[in-house]
Amino acid sequence: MNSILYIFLPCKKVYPIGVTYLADFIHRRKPDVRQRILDLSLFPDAQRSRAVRDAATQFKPDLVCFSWRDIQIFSPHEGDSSLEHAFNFYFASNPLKRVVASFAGLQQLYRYYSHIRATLSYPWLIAKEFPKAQIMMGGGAFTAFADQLILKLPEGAIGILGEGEDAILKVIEGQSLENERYILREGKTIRKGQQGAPALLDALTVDLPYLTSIFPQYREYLGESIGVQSKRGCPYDCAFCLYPYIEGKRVRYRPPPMVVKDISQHYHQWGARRFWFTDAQFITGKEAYPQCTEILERILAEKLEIEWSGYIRTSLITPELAKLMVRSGVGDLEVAITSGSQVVLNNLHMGFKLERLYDGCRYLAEAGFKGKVILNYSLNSPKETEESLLQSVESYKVVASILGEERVFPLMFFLGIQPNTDLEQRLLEEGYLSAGYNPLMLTPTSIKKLLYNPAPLNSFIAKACLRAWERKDGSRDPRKWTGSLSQAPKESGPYADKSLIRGIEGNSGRDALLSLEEIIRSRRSLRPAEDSGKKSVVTPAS
Ligand code: B12
Ligand code: SF4
Repeated sequence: MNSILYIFLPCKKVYPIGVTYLADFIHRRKPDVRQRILDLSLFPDAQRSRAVRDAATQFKPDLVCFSWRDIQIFSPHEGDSSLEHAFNFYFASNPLKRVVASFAGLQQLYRYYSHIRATLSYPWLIAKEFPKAQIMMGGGAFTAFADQLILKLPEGAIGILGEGEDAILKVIEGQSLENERYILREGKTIRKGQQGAPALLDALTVDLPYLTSIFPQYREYLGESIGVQSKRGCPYDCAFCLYPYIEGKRVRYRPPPMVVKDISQHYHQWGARRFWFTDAQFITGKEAYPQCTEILERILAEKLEIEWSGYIRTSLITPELAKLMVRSGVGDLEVAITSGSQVVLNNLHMGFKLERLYDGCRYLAEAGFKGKVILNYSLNSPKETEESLLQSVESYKVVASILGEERVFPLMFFLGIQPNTDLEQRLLEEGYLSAGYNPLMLTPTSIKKLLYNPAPLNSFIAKACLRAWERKDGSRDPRKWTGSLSQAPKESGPYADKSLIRGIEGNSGRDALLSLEEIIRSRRSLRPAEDSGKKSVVTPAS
Protein backbone atom coordinates (compact mmCIF):
# COMPACT_ATOMS: atom_id res chain seq x y z
CA MET A 1 0.00 0.00 0.00
CA ASN A 2 1.34 3.38 -0.96
CA SER A 3 -1.11 6.01 0.14
CA ILE A 4 -3.09 6.80 3.29
CA LEU A 5 -5.93 9.28 3.70
CA TYR A 6 -6.70 10.08 7.36
CA ILE A 7 -10.21 11.37 7.98
CA PHE A 8 -10.82 12.98 11.37
CA LEU A 9 -14.54 12.47 11.90
CA PRO A 10 -16.60 15.50 12.89
CA CYS A 11 -16.72 16.60 16.50
CA LYS A 12 -16.46 19.93 18.26
CA LYS A 13 -13.32 21.54 16.87
CA VAL A 14 -10.20 20.25 18.61
CA TYR A 15 -6.68 19.81 17.25
CA PRO A 16 -6.59 16.30 15.71
CA ILE A 17 -3.43 15.21 17.49
CA GLY A 18 -4.02 11.46 17.10
CA VAL A 19 -3.93 11.45 13.30
CA THR A 20 -0.95 13.83 13.24
CA TYR A 21 1.04 11.35 15.37
CA LEU A 22 -0.03 8.43 13.20
CA ALA A 23 0.95 10.17 9.96
CA ASP A 24 4.26 11.24 11.41
CA PHE A 25 5.06 7.73 12.66
CA ILE A 26 4.33 6.19 9.23
CA HIS A 27 6.35 8.87 7.44
CA ARG A 28 9.46 8.10 9.53
CA ARG A 29 9.30 4.44 8.69
CA LYS A 30 7.86 4.62 5.18
CA PRO A 31 8.83 7.96 3.67
CA ASP A 32 7.55 6.87 0.25
CA VAL A 33 3.98 6.40 1.41
CA ARG A 34 1.86 9.40 0.36
CA GLN A 35 -0.33 10.77 3.12
CA ARG A 36 -3.07 13.37 3.58
CA ILE A 37 -5.13 14.50 6.57
CA LEU A 38 -8.73 15.70 6.19
CA ASP A 39 -10.46 17.22 9.22
CA LEU A 40 -14.22 16.95 8.69
CA SER A 41 -15.09 19.07 11.73
CA LEU A 42 -14.00 22.10 9.76
CA PHE A 43 -16.77 21.64 7.16
CA PRO A 44 -20.45 22.42 7.67
CA ASP A 45 -22.61 19.27 7.94
CA ALA A 46 -24.01 19.54 4.43
CA GLN A 47 -20.56 19.65 2.80
CA ARG A 48 -18.94 16.73 4.60
CA SER A 49 -19.89 13.89 2.24
CA ARG A 50 -18.66 15.93 -0.66
CA ALA A 51 -15.39 16.68 1.13
CA VAL A 52 -14.83 12.95 1.70
CA ARG A 53 -15.66 12.12 -1.92
CA ASP A 54 -13.46 14.90 -3.33
CA ALA A 55 -10.50 13.99 -1.13
CA ALA A 56 -10.75 10.28 -2.04
CA THR A 57 -11.14 11.07 -5.76
CA GLN A 58 -8.15 13.40 -5.85
CA PHE A 59 -5.88 11.49 -3.50
CA LYS A 60 -6.72 7.90 -4.58
CA PRO A 61 -5.82 6.31 -1.22
CA ASP A 62 -5.04 2.62 -0.78
CA LEU A 63 -5.93 2.94 2.87
CA VAL A 64 -8.49 5.24 4.47
CA CYS A 65 -8.00 5.71 8.23
CA PHE A 66 -11.05 7.12 10.01
CA SER A 67 -10.44 8.62 13.42
CA TRP A 68 -13.52 8.91 15.65
CA ARG A 69 -12.80 11.00 18.72
CA ASP A 70 -16.08 11.81 20.46
CA ILE A 71 -19.56 10.39 20.59
CA GLN A 72 -20.70 11.58 23.95
CA ILE A 73 -23.45 14.10 23.50
CA PHE A 74 -25.29 13.68 26.76
CA SER A 75 -22.47 14.93 28.96
CA PRO A 76 -22.99 14.33 32.66
CA HIS A 77 -21.86 17.81 33.67
CA GLU A 78 -23.72 20.98 34.46
CA GLY A 79 -22.23 23.03 31.67
CA ASP A 80 -24.11 20.94 29.15
CA SER A 81 -27.72 21.92 28.70
CA SER A 82 -28.69 18.25 28.20
CA LEU A 83 -28.11 17.62 31.91
CA GLU A 84 -30.36 20.52 32.84
CA HIS A 85 -33.10 19.27 30.51
CA ALA A 86 -32.75 15.74 31.86
CA PHE A 87 -32.98 16.97 35.48
CA ASN A 88 -36.00 19.12 34.68
CA PHE A 89 -37.62 16.22 32.88
CA TYR A 90 -37.09 13.76 35.74
CA PHE A 91 -37.26 15.96 38.81
CA ALA A 92 -38.91 19.37 38.23
CA SER A 93 -41.98 19.88 40.40
CA ASN A 94 -43.54 22.26 37.84
CA PRO A 95 -45.26 20.09 35.14
CA LEU A 96 -44.76 22.82 32.53
CA LYS A 97 -41.00 22.61 32.99
CA ARG A 98 -41.21 18.87 32.49
CA VAL A 99 -43.05 19.31 29.22
CA VAL A 100 -40.58 21.93 27.94
CA ALA A 101 -37.68 19.68 29.00
CA SER A 102 -39.15 16.68 27.23
CA PHE A 103 -39.27 18.61 23.93
CA ALA A 104 -35.71 19.84 24.37
CA GLY A 105 -34.65 16.30 25.28
CA LEU A 106 -36.28 14.90 22.14
CA GLN A 107 -34.46 17.45 20.02
CA GLN A 108 -31.18 16.46 21.62
CA LEU A 109 -31.86 12.78 21.06
CA TYR A 110 -32.64 13.52 17.43
CA ARG A 111 -29.33 15.41 17.07
CA TYR A 112 -27.46 12.60 18.81
CA TYR A 113 -28.79 9.88 16.52
CA SER A 114 -28.44 11.94 13.33
CA HIS A 115 -24.85 12.78 14.23
CA ILE A 116 -23.97 9.10 14.67
CA ARG A 117 -25.82 8.18 11.46
CA ALA A 118 -24.05 10.90 9.48
CA THR A 119 -20.66 9.91 10.90
CA LEU A 120 -21.18 6.28 9.94
CA SER A 121 -22.16 7.30 6.42
CA TYR A 122 -18.57 8.37 5.56
CA PRO A 123 -16.98 4.90 5.81
CA TRP A 124 -19.99 3.55 3.88
CA LEU A 125 -19.41 6.16 1.19
CA ILE A 126 -15.80 4.99 0.83
CA ALA A 127 -16.84 1.32 0.83
CA LYS A 128 -19.39 1.92 -1.95
CA GLU A 129 -17.61 4.42 -4.17
CA PHE A 130 -13.97 3.40 -3.62
CA PRO A 131 -14.24 -0.35 -3.00
CA LYS A 132 -10.54 -1.01 -3.55
CA ALA A 133 -9.51 1.10 -0.58
CA GLN A 134 -9.00 -0.68 2.75
CA ILE A 135 -10.85 0.99 5.63
CA MET A 136 -9.49 1.26 9.17
CA MET A 137 -11.06 2.97 12.13
CA GLY A 138 -9.74 4.03 15.55
CA GLY A 139 -9.80 6.90 18.04
CA GLY A 140 -11.18 7.47 21.56
CA ALA A 141 -14.88 7.12 20.74
CA PHE A 142 -14.29 4.08 18.58
CA THR A 143 -12.27 2.45 21.38
CA ALA A 144 -15.01 3.19 23.91
CA PHE A 145 -17.81 1.74 21.78
CA ALA A 146 -15.98 -0.66 19.47
CA ASP A 147 -18.30 -3.62 20.17
CA GLN A 148 -21.33 -1.61 19.09
CA LEU A 149 -19.73 0.38 16.26
CA ILE A 150 -18.09 -2.53 14.47
CA LEU A 151 -21.57 -3.88 13.75
CA LYS A 152 -22.42 -0.67 11.94
CA LEU A 153 -19.31 -0.49 9.75
CA PRO A 154 -18.90 -2.01 6.30
CA GLU A 155 -17.67 -5.58 6.44
CA GLY A 156 -13.89 -5.77 6.13
CA ALA A 157 -13.27 -2.49 7.95
CA ILE A 158 -10.50 -3.00 10.50
CA GLY A 159 -11.20 -1.46 13.88
CA ILE A 160 -8.30 -0.72 16.23
CA LEU A 161 -8.68 -0.10 19.96
CA GLY A 162 -6.21 2.26 21.59
CA GLU A 163 -3.01 3.35 19.90
CA GLY A 164 -2.75 2.75 16.19
CA GLU A 165 0.85 3.32 15.08
CA ASP A 166 2.00 -0.30 14.85
CA ALA A 167 -1.33 -1.56 13.50
CA ILE A 168 -1.33 0.86 10.54
CA LEU A 169 2.29 0.06 9.78
CA LYS A 170 1.45 -3.65 9.75
CA VAL A 171 -1.52 -3.11 7.43
CA ILE A 172 0.52 -1.19 4.88
CA GLU A 173 3.25 -3.83 5.09
CA GLY A 174 0.68 -6.59 4.69
CA GLN A 175 1.60 -8.16 8.05
CA SER A 176 -0.69 -10.03 10.41
CA LEU A 177 -2.54 -8.05 13.09
CA GLU A 178 -2.60 -10.93 15.56
CA ASN A 179 -0.64 -8.97 18.20
CA GLU A 180 -2.76 -5.84 17.89
CA ARG A 181 -6.05 -4.84 19.57
CA TYR A 182 -8.05 -5.19 16.38
CA ILE A 183 -11.76 -5.88 15.96
CA LEU A 184 -13.26 -7.23 12.74
CA ARG A 185 -16.68 -8.33 11.59
CA GLU A 186 -17.02 -11.28 9.25
CA GLY A 187 -20.71 -11.78 8.60
CA LYS A 188 -22.14 -12.18 12.08
CA THR A 189 -18.86 -13.22 13.66
CA ILE A 190 -16.66 -10.73 15.48
CA ARG A 191 -12.93 -11.41 15.70
CA LYS A 192 -10.65 -9.63 18.16
CA GLY A 193 -6.93 -9.47 18.76
CA GLN A 194 -4.89 -8.77 21.88
CA GLN A 195 -2.06 -6.28 21.90
CA GLY A 196 1.34 -7.84 22.52
CA ALA A 197 3.96 -5.46 23.86
CA PRO A 198 2.71 -1.88 23.58
CA ALA A 199 4.90 0.43 21.53
CA LEU A 200 7.65 2.35 23.31
CA LEU A 201 7.52 6.06 22.77
CA ASP A 202 11.23 6.81 22.68
CA ALA A 203 11.29 7.80 19.03
CA LEU A 204 8.04 9.70 18.83
CA THR A 205 8.46 13.29 17.70
CA VAL A 206 6.63 15.36 15.14
CA ASP A 207 8.24 16.56 11.91
CA LEU A 208 6.25 19.76 11.64
CA PRO A 209 7.24 20.88 8.12
CA TYR A 210 6.15 17.46 6.82
CA LEU A 211 2.91 17.61 8.80
CA THR A 212 2.21 21.08 7.48
CA SER A 213 2.58 19.77 3.93
CA ILE A 214 0.05 16.94 4.32
CA PHE A 215 -2.47 18.83 6.46
CA PRO A 216 -3.38 21.99 4.56
CA GLN A 217 -6.18 22.75 7.06
CA TYR A 218 -3.57 23.30 9.81
CA ARG A 219 -4.13 27.05 9.42
CA GLU A 220 -7.47 26.64 11.17
CA TYR A 221 -5.53 25.73 14.29
CA LEU A 222 -3.18 28.69 14.35
CA GLY A 223 -3.93 30.41 17.63
CA GLU A 224 -5.68 27.34 19.08
CA SER A 225 -4.58 25.07 21.87
CA ILE A 226 -2.27 22.38 20.49
CA GLY A 227 -2.22 18.89 22.00
CA VAL A 228 1.09 17.32 23.03
CA GLN A 229 1.38 13.85 24.48
CA SER A 230 4.18 13.30 26.98
CA LYS A 231 3.30 9.80 28.12
CA ARG A 232 0.79 7.00 27.58
CA GLY A 233 -0.94 4.90 30.20
CA CYS A 234 -2.32 5.44 33.67
CA PRO A 235 -1.61 3.12 36.60
CA TYR A 236 -4.65 4.11 38.69
CA ASP A 237 -7.93 2.30 39.00
CA CYS A 238 -10.58 5.00 39.32
CA ALA A 239 -13.77 2.99 39.00
CA PHE A 240 -15.52 5.17 36.40
CA CYS A 241 -12.52 5.88 34.19
CA LEU A 242 -11.87 4.44 30.77
CA TYR A 243 -8.40 5.87 30.23
CA PRO A 244 -6.41 2.85 31.50
CA TYR A 245 -8.57 0.68 29.20
CA ILE A 246 -7.74 2.96 26.27
CA GLU A 247 -4.05 3.58 26.94
CA GLY A 248 -3.09 0.67 29.21
CA LYS A 249 -1.98 0.75 32.83
CA ARG A 250 1.73 0.69 32.13
CA VAL A 251 3.11 4.19 31.84
CA ARG A 252 5.36 4.80 28.85
CA TYR A 253 7.25 8.07 28.74
CA ARG A 254 8.40 10.18 25.83
CA PRO A 255 11.86 11.62 26.42
CA PRO A 256 11.51 15.24 27.62
CA PRO A 257 13.73 16.69 24.85
CA MET A 258 11.32 15.26 22.26
CA VAL A 259 8.24 16.52 24.05
CA VAL A 260 9.69 20.01 24.27
CA LYS A 261 10.88 19.82 20.67
CA ASP A 262 7.23 19.31 19.66
CA ILE A 263 6.23 22.36 21.67
CA SER A 264 9.04 24.51 20.37
CA GLN A 265 8.38 23.61 16.72
CA HIS A 266 4.73 24.59 17.06
CA TYR A 267 5.80 27.70 18.95
CA HIS A 268 8.30 28.90 16.36
CA GLN A 269 6.75 27.61 13.13
CA TRP A 270 3.02 28.01 13.79
CA GLY A 271 3.18 30.69 16.46
CA ALA A 272 1.34 28.41 18.92
CA ARG A 273 1.25 29.73 22.48
CA ARG A 274 -1.27 27.44 24.17
CA PHE A 275 -0.66 23.74 24.72
CA TRP A 276 -2.54 20.90 26.36
CA PHE A 277 -0.74 17.79 27.63
CA THR A 278 -3.16 15.16 26.36
CA ASP A 279 -1.83 12.52 28.78
CA ALA A 280 -4.50 10.57 30.65
CA GLN A 281 -2.61 11.97 33.63
CA PHE A 282 0.37 14.35 33.47
CA ILE A 283 1.74 13.37 36.91
CA THR A 284 1.12 9.64 37.01
CA GLY A 285 3.02 9.10 40.27
CA LYS A 286 6.36 9.75 41.93
CA GLU A 287 8.09 7.86 39.11
CA ALA A 288 6.91 10.59 36.74
CA TYR A 289 8.57 13.43 38.70
CA PRO A 290 11.88 13.36 36.78
CA GLN A 291 10.14 13.48 33.40
CA CYS A 292 7.62 16.17 34.39
CA THR A 293 10.36 18.25 36.02
CA GLU A 294 12.64 18.02 33.00
CA ILE A 295 9.83 18.96 30.59
CA LEU A 296 9.01 22.08 32.59
CA GLU A 297 12.67 23.00 33.07
CA ARG A 298 13.25 22.74 29.33
CA ILE A 299 10.25 24.94 28.58
CA LEU A 300 11.88 27.54 30.82
CA ALA A 301 15.40 27.02 29.46
CA GLU A 302 14.17 27.45 25.88
CA LYS A 303 12.31 30.61 26.91
CA LEU A 304 9.05 29.33 25.47
CA GLU A 305 6.46 31.78 26.70
CA ILE A 306 3.50 29.49 26.64
CA GLU A 307 0.40 28.72 28.61
CA TRP A 308 -0.17 25.05 29.23
CA SER A 309 -2.61 22.76 30.97
CA GLY A 310 -3.56 19.11 31.26
CA TYR A 311 -5.13 16.58 33.60
CA ILE A 312 -3.11 16.87 36.79
CA ARG A 313 -3.31 14.97 40.07
CA THR A 314 -3.09 17.89 42.45
CA SER A 315 -2.34 15.43 45.26
CA LEU A 316 1.02 14.69 43.63
CA ILE A 317 2.18 18.28 43.28
CA THR A 318 5.26 19.01 45.40
CA PRO A 319 6.44 22.52 46.36
CA GLU A 320 9.21 22.27 43.73
CA LEU A 321 6.86 21.10 40.98
CA ALA A 322 4.38 23.83 41.88
CA LYS A 323 7.08 26.49 41.42
CA LEU A 324 8.13 25.00 38.10
CA MET A 325 4.53 24.72 36.94
CA VAL A 326 3.82 28.36 37.66
CA ARG A 327 7.11 29.61 36.16
CA SER A 328 6.67 27.54 32.98
CA GLY A 329 3.20 28.94 32.33
CA VAL A 330 0.57 26.64 33.80
CA GLY A 331 -2.87 28.05 32.97
CA ASP A 332 -6.28 27.27 34.39
CA LEU A 333 -6.77 23.77 35.74
CA GLU A 334 -9.55 21.26 36.08
CA VAL A 335 -9.21 19.24 39.29
CA ALA A 336 -11.28 16.08 39.70
CA ILE A 337 -11.80 16.13 43.45
CA THR A 338 -14.93 13.97 42.83
CA SER A 339 -16.03 14.00 46.48
CA GLY A 340 -15.11 15.58 49.80
CA SER A 341 -15.50 12.24 51.51
CA GLN A 342 -12.50 9.94 51.78
CA VAL A 343 -14.87 6.97 52.10
CA VAL A 344 -16.50 7.76 48.75
CA LEU A 345 -13.10 8.33 47.14
CA ASN A 346 -11.72 5.06 48.49
CA ASN A 347 -14.78 3.20 47.28
CA LEU A 348 -14.13 4.54 43.78
CA HIS A 349 -10.45 3.45 44.09
CA MET A 350 -9.32 6.98 43.41
CA GLY A 351 -5.95 6.39 45.05
CA PHE A 352 -5.43 9.79 46.63
CA LYS A 353 -5.89 11.38 50.02
CA LEU A 354 -7.90 14.57 50.26
CA GLU A 355 -5.26 16.06 52.53
CA ARG A 356 -2.66 15.64 49.78
CA LEU A 357 -4.98 17.29 47.27
CA TYR A 358 -5.31 20.29 49.61
CA ASP A 359 -1.49 20.30 50.05
CA GLY A 360 -1.07 20.45 46.27
CA CYS A 361 -3.41 23.46 46.11
CA ARG A 362 -1.46 25.07 48.95
CA TYR A 363 1.85 24.60 47.10
CA LEU A 364 0.33 26.11 43.97
CA ALA A 365 -0.93 29.11 45.94
CA GLU A 366 2.47 29.56 47.61
CA ALA A 367 4.16 29.38 44.20
CA GLY A 368 2.02 32.29 43.02
CA PHE A 369 -0.52 30.39 40.91
CA LYS A 370 -2.92 32.96 39.52
CA GLY A 371 -5.12 30.75 37.35
CA LYS A 372 -8.59 29.41 37.95
CA VAL A 373 -9.49 25.94 39.08
CA ILE A 374 -12.60 24.04 38.11
CA LEU A 375 -13.31 21.59 40.90
CA ASN A 376 -15.24 18.65 39.47
CA TYR A 377 -17.66 16.94 41.84
CA SER A 378 -19.40 13.66 41.10
CA LEU A 379 -22.19 13.92 43.61
CA ASN A 380 -24.19 10.82 44.51
CA SER A 381 -21.38 8.40 43.76
CA PRO A 382 -21.73 4.96 45.36
CA LYS A 383 -21.54 5.16 49.19
CA GLU A 384 -22.76 8.77 49.16
CA THR A 385 -24.74 9.83 52.25
CA GLU A 386 -26.11 13.16 53.43
CA GLU A 387 -23.02 13.41 55.63
CA SER A 388 -20.62 12.83 52.74
CA LEU A 389 -22.48 15.41 50.65
CA LEU A 390 -21.88 17.94 53.40
CA GLN A 391 -18.23 16.93 53.38
CA SER A 392 -18.12 17.76 49.67
CA VAL A 393 -19.50 21.21 50.39
CA GLU A 394 -16.80 21.64 53.03
CA SER A 395 -14.06 20.43 50.70
CA TYR A 396 -15.01 23.19 48.27
CA LYS A 397 -14.73 25.70 51.10
CA VAL A 398 -11.28 24.34 52.02
CA VAL A 399 -9.99 24.67 48.45
CA ALA A 400 -11.59 28.12 48.12
CA SER A 401 -9.93 29.22 51.35
CA ILE A 402 -6.54 28.08 50.01
CA LEU A 403 -6.71 29.43 46.47
CA GLY A 404 -9.23 32.24 46.92
CA GLU A 405 -12.95 31.99 46.29
CA GLU A 406 -12.62 34.07 43.13
CA ARG A 407 -10.44 31.36 41.57
CA VAL A 408 -12.33 28.21 42.45
CA PHE A 409 -15.33 27.06 40.40
CA PRO A 410 -17.04 23.87 41.49
CA LEU A 411 -18.68 22.01 38.61
CA MET A 412 -21.26 19.26 39.05
CA PHE A 413 -19.96 16.39 36.94
CA PHE A 414 -22.12 13.34 37.58
CA LEU A 415 -20.62 9.94 37.02
CA GLY A 416 -21.27 8.89 33.45
CA ILE A 417 -21.29 5.11 33.15
CA GLN A 418 -18.95 3.98 30.41
CA PRO A 419 -18.45 0.51 28.99
CA ASN A 420 -15.39 -1.46 30.09
CA THR A 421 -15.04 0.33 33.41
CA ASP A 422 -15.07 -1.11 36.89
CA LEU A 423 -18.17 0.96 37.70
CA GLU A 424 -20.07 -0.56 34.77
CA GLN A 425 -19.06 -4.03 35.93
CA ARG A 426 -20.23 -3.37 39.50
CA LEU A 427 -23.55 -1.96 38.32
CA LEU A 428 -24.11 -4.96 36.05
CA GLU A 429 -23.46 -7.27 39.00
CA GLU A 430 -25.85 -5.29 41.20
CA GLY A 431 -28.54 -5.47 38.51
CA TYR A 432 -28.67 -1.66 38.12
CA LEU A 433 -27.72 -2.26 34.46
CA SER A 434 -28.93 -5.27 32.57
CA ALA A 435 -26.49 -7.55 30.78
CA GLY A 436 -26.27 -6.84 27.06
CA TYR A 437 -27.54 -3.25 27.37
CA ASN A 438 -26.45 -1.00 24.51
CA PRO A 439 -24.58 2.07 25.82
CA LEU A 440 -25.25 3.92 22.58
CA MET A 441 -29.00 3.37 22.72
CA LEU A 442 -30.41 6.38 24.52
CA THR A 443 -33.97 6.38 25.83
CA PRO A 444 -35.46 8.38 28.72
CA THR A 445 -34.92 5.34 30.99
CA SER A 446 -31.36 4.62 29.89
CA ILE A 447 -30.32 8.27 30.10
CA LYS A 448 -31.58 8.36 33.66
CA LYS A 449 -29.45 5.32 34.45
CA LEU A 450 -26.33 6.37 32.60
CA LEU A 451 -26.23 9.84 34.18
CA TYR A 452 -25.58 8.15 37.50
CA ASN A 453 -27.68 9.83 40.20
CA PRO A 454 -29.64 7.08 41.97
CA ALA A 455 -32.32 7.25 44.67
CA PRO A 456 -32.67 8.12 47.50
CA LEU A 457 -30.40 11.18 47.31
CA ASN A 458 -31.19 11.95 43.66
CA SER A 459 -34.20 14.19 44.03
CA PHE A 460 -32.82 16.76 46.42
CA ILE A 461 -29.43 16.82 44.68
CA ALA A 462 -31.32 17.55 41.45
CA LYS A 463 -33.39 20.16 43.27
CA ALA A 464 -30.23 21.92 44.49
CA CYS A 465 -28.75 21.88 40.99
CA LEU A 466 -31.93 23.13 39.33
CA ARG A 467 -32.26 25.88 41.89
CA ALA A 468 -28.71 27.04 41.10
CA TRP A 469 -29.01 26.75 37.32
CA GLU A 470 -32.19 28.77 37.34
CA ARG A 471 -30.44 31.68 39.00
CA LYS A 472 -28.98 32.97 35.75
CA ASP A 473 -27.09 35.87 37.28
CA GLY A 474 -24.80 34.14 39.76
CA SER A 475 -21.41 35.60 40.64
CA ARG A 476 -20.26 36.27 37.11
CA ASP A 477 -16.58 36.32 36.41
CA PRO A 478 -15.69 38.41 33.37
CA ARG A 479 -12.15 37.07 33.04
CA LYS A 480 -11.24 34.73 30.25
CA TRP A 481 -11.00 31.02 30.99
CA THR A 482 -7.89 29.54 29.40
CA GLY A 483 -8.09 25.86 30.27
CA SER A 484 -9.32 22.91 28.30
CA LEU A 485 -12.49 24.58 27.25
CA SER A 486 -11.01 27.62 25.61
CA GLN A 487 -10.37 28.35 21.98
CA ALA A 488 -9.26 31.36 20.03
CA PRO A 489 -11.48 34.39 20.69
CA LYS A 490 -12.34 34.87 17.01
CA GLU A 491 -14.19 31.57 17.00
CA SER A 492 -16.86 31.85 19.61
CA GLY A 493 -16.06 34.53 22.06
CA PRO A 494 -13.48 33.52 24.62
CA TYR A 495 -14.82 30.03 25.07
CA ALA A 496 -14.90 26.95 22.87
CA ASP A 497 -17.98 25.46 24.35
CA LYS A 498 -20.42 28.14 25.25
CA SER A 499 -22.70 25.75 27.07
CA LEU A 500 -19.92 24.12 29.01
CA ILE A 501 -18.55 27.38 30.20
CA ARG A 502 -21.89 28.39 31.70
CA GLY A 503 -20.90 26.63 34.89
CA ILE A 504 -17.88 28.88 35.24
CA GLU A 505 -19.43 32.12 34.12
CA GLY A 506 -22.38 31.82 36.45
CA ASN A 507 -20.42 29.93 39.12
CA SER A 508 -23.58 27.89 39.41
CA GLY A 509 -21.72 24.91 40.88
CA ARG A 510 -21.04 26.98 43.97
CA ASP A 511 -24.71 27.86 44.22
CA ALA A 512 -25.61 24.18 43.76
CA LEU A 513 -23.31 23.12 46.60
CA LEU A 514 -24.56 25.84 48.92
CA SER A 515 -28.20 25.05 48.07
CA LEU A 516 -27.48 21.42 48.80
CA GLU A 517 -26.04 22.34 52.16
CA GLU A 518 -29.12 24.41 52.93
CA ILE A 519 -31.50 21.60 51.89
CA ILE A 520 -29.67 18.96 53.92
CA ARG A 521 -29.48 21.15 57.00
CA SER A 522 -33.15 22.00 56.83
CA ARG A 523 -34.06 18.30 56.32
CA ARG A 524 -32.02 17.53 59.38
CA SER A 525 -33.59 20.22 61.49
CA LEU A 526 -36.98 18.76 60.60
CA ARG A 527 -35.84 15.29 61.61
CA PRO A 528 -35.94 15.27 65.43
CA ALA A 529 -34.18 12.74 67.62
CA GLU A 530 -32.54 10.28 65.19
CA ASP A 531 -29.78 12.60 64.03
CA SER A 532 -29.28 14.86 66.98
CA GLY A 533 -27.08 12.33 68.76
CA LYS A 534 -24.76 11.86 65.74
CA LYS A 535 -21.48 13.65 65.84
CA SER A 536 -20.81 15.85 62.83
CA VAL A 537 -17.53 15.22 61.07
CA VAL A 538 -17.76 18.49 59.20
CA THR A 539 -15.25 21.14 60.10
CA PRO A 540 -16.10 24.63 58.99
CA ALA A 541 -13.27 25.85 56.86
CA SER A 542 -14.13 29.31 55.83
C1 B12 B 1 -6.85 15.06 26.32
C2 B12 B 1 -8.33 14.77 26.17
C3 B12 B 1 -9.20 15.84 26.11
C4 B12 B 1 -8.73 17.29 26.10
C5 B12 B 1 -8.22 17.66 24.68
C6 B12 B 1 -7.24 18.80 24.69
C7 B12 B 1 -6.58 19.03 23.35
N1 B12 B 1 -6.30 20.28 23.05
O1 B12 B 1 -6.33 18.10 22.61
C8 B12 B 1 -10.02 18.04 26.54
C9 B12 B 1 -10.03 18.18 28.05
C10 B12 B 1 -10.27 19.39 25.90
C11 B12 B 1 -11.09 17.01 26.15
C12 B12 B 1 -12.39 17.36 25.94
C13 B12 B 1 -13.38 16.47 25.61
N2 B12 B 1 -13.27 15.11 25.56
CO1 B12 B 1 -11.59 14.20 25.78
N3 B12 B 1 -10.07 13.15 26.03
C14 B12 B 1 -8.82 13.43 26.14
C15 B12 B 1 -7.99 12.15 26.32
C16 B12 B 1 -7.51 12.06 27.77
C17 B12 B 1 -6.77 12.03 25.40
C18 B12 B 1 -7.06 12.26 23.92
C19 B12 B 1 -5.78 12.48 23.19
O2 B12 B 1 -5.57 13.53 22.62
N4 B12 B 1 -4.85 11.49 23.24
C20 B12 B 1 -3.56 11.57 22.62
C21 B12 B 1 -3.65 11.20 21.11
C22 B12 B 1 -2.26 11.03 20.53
O3 B12 B 1 -4.34 9.97 21.06
P1 B12 B 1 -5.67 9.76 20.17
O4 B12 B 1 -6.17 10.99 19.61
O5 B12 B 1 -6.60 8.93 20.96
O6 B12 B 1 -5.10 8.87 18.97
C23 B12 B 1 -4.48 7.61 19.17
C24 B12 B 1 -5.46 6.43 19.17
O7 B12 B 1 -6.79 6.76 19.48
C25 B12 B 1 -5.33 5.84 17.80
N5 B12 B 1 -6.14 6.36 16.70
C26 B12 B 1 -6.76 7.54 16.56
N6 B12 B 1 -7.36 7.61 15.35
C27 B12 B 1 -7.11 6.45 14.71
C28 B12 B 1 -7.48 5.99 13.45
C29 B12 B 1 -7.07 4.70 13.06
C30 B12 B 1 -7.47 4.20 11.72
C31 B12 B 1 -6.29 3.91 13.93
C32 B12 B 1 -5.87 2.54 13.51
C33 B12 B 1 -5.93 4.37 15.19
C34 B12 B 1 -6.33 5.64 15.56
O8 B12 B 1 -3.96 6.10 17.47
C35 B12 B 1 -3.59 7.40 17.96
C36 B12 B 1 -2.14 7.45 18.30
O9 B12 B 1 -1.77 6.36 19.09
C37 B12 B 1 -9.03 11.04 25.96
C38 B12 B 1 -8.95 9.78 26.82
C39 B12 B 1 -7.76 8.94 26.43
N7 B12 B 1 -6.98 8.57 27.40
O10 B12 B 1 -7.54 8.67 25.27
C40 B12 B 1 -10.37 11.74 26.18
C41 B12 B 1 -11.54 11.40 25.27
C42 B12 B 1 -11.06 11.29 23.83
N8 B12 B 1 -12.43 12.54 25.42
C43 B12 B 1 -13.68 12.22 25.36
C44 B12 B 1 -14.75 13.17 25.40
C45 B12 B 1 -16.16 12.59 25.38
C46 B12 B 1 -14.51 14.55 25.44
C47 B12 B 1 -15.59 15.65 25.48
C48 B12 B 1 -16.64 15.51 24.38
C49 B12 B 1 -16.16 15.65 26.89
C50 B12 B 1 -17.27 16.64 27.13
N9 B12 B 1 -18.46 16.13 27.16
O11 B12 B 1 -17.05 17.79 27.27
C51 B12 B 1 -14.76 16.96 25.33
C52 B12 B 1 -14.87 17.70 24.01
C53 B12 B 1 -13.76 17.43 23.04
C54 B12 B 1 -13.77 18.34 21.82
N10 B12 B 1 -13.98 17.78 20.65
O12 B12 B 1 -13.65 19.53 21.93
C55 B12 B 1 -13.89 10.72 25.28
C56 B12 B 1 -14.36 10.19 23.92
C57 B12 B 1 -15.16 8.89 24.04
C58 B12 B 1 -16.63 9.17 24.05
N11 B12 B 1 -17.32 8.80 25.11
O13 B12 B 1 -17.13 9.74 23.11
C59 B12 B 1 -12.47 10.20 25.72
C60 B12 B 1 -12.03 8.87 25.13
C61 B12 B 1 -12.51 10.12 27.26
C62 B12 B 1 -13.55 9.21 27.81
N12 B12 B 1 -14.68 9.70 28.18
O14 B12 B 1 -13.36 8.05 27.95
N13 B12 B 1 -10.56 15.77 26.02
S1 SF4 C 1 -9.32 9.29 36.56
FE1 SF4 C 1 -7.27 9.99 36.03
S2 SF4 C 1 -5.97 9.01 37.57
FE2 SF4 C 1 -7.92 7.90 37.60
S3 SF4 C 1 -7.62 6.16 36.23
FE3 SF4 C 1 -8.52 7.85 35.04
S4 SF4 C 1 -6.75 8.89 34.13
FE4 SF4 C 1 -5.99 7.64 35.77
